[in-house]
Amino acid sequence: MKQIIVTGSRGQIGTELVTELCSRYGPEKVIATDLGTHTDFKCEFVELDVTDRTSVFNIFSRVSPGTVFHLAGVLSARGEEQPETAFNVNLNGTKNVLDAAISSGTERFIFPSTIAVFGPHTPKKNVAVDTITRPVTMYGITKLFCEQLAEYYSRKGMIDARGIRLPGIISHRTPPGGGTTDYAIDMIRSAVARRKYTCFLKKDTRLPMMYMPDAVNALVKISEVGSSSLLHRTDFNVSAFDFTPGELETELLRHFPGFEVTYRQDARQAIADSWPASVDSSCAEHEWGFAPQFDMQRMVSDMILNLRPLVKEGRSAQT
Ligand code: AKB
Repeated sequence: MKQIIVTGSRGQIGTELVTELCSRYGPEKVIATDLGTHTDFKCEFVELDVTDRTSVFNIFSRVSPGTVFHLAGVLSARGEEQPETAFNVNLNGTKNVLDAAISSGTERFIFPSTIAVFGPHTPKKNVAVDTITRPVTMYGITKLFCEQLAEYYSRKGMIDARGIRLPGIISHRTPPGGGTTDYAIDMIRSAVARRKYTCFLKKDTRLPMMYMPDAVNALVKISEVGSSSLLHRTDFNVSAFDFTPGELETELLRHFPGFEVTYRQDARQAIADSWPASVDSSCAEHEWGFAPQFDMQRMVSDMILNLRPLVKEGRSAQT
């Protein structure tokens, strides 16, 4: 088996995906890359800025990987604050990684897209894969373009590209940064730390979500499945459940009676309002067996179980 390169490996999903890939295939098979230097990974780590085309080409020609998981990206809220950076990282960075992967003969390009590819003209509920995609955020626009670019190269037979449109991903290990769905993690962390929480979205804003173990499994699964079963390529909707901040508050109150949430919306509300409330994951289920294990209640219980020791140790549960 050839080696695997992971970009954006120090991010929320990257840290957990690298750990899973190391335990499945062995640390010698995984090269984690990202900005910065320090990691606890068992595998080799290479400092890499995906916008630096020469460095991206250098690592791909040295490693000649079989698969790349391209996770480096700027999320929705940060993308609206820094649209130039989002454009550069999400679009130019992805083009660099795709070009370097193709020129080094990489077989598979695995890519997390997002529900942000949808926009206000998309139907709200149980949204199909092949529906209106007219995003209104820089994050959504760049991700949609990259879905289509990767699919274009795939159709031309230059690389086997696969992508999943992730919803909000909830996890306890590495905090997310700059997303709109981050409120859910912040709210759970606040409840566990017995702090009040001020939510930046309205109480009734419904968004699709998924727990990290299901997201990691989905990425690994889509990277392993044979091509013959795939009718779609880079645009699979995947989601495990959906909820509103109000519903999450109610669930947390069952564990922490007295937990207090106030609602004060900010600019992120407009981003959330442009996204679907729920998506239809049936293409992913039928074409490659997507089958999430965690519902909302199990996710909340597992988050609490994992966050409690951090609070007891006195480590801040703040993101
Ligand atoms: C974000 O909130 O920006 C991300 C996403 C839904 O893609 N979590």
